[in-house]
Amino acid sequence: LTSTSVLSIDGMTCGSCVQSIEGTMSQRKGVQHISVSLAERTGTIHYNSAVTNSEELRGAIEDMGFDASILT
Ligand code: 9UX
Repeated sequence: LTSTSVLSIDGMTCGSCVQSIEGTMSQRKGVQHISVSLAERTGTIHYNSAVTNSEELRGAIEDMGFDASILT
């Protein structure tokens, strides 16, 4: 049931952005692990595909004020 999605995340300008996204997203239902790279401007998310999906996760990052798009 575990899926992996890589999102492009624009608008992160400091390490606290990374911590904020990782902290908030890791508490969402279905999210098993998330790793955000400031340098690469990406987030890699492992999630339970029975509970959530990449579009919903993308929208949650958008709601935090970042521009996010699904890469894979
Ligand atoms: Mo750093 Mo990110 O001051 O929204 S936390 S830019």
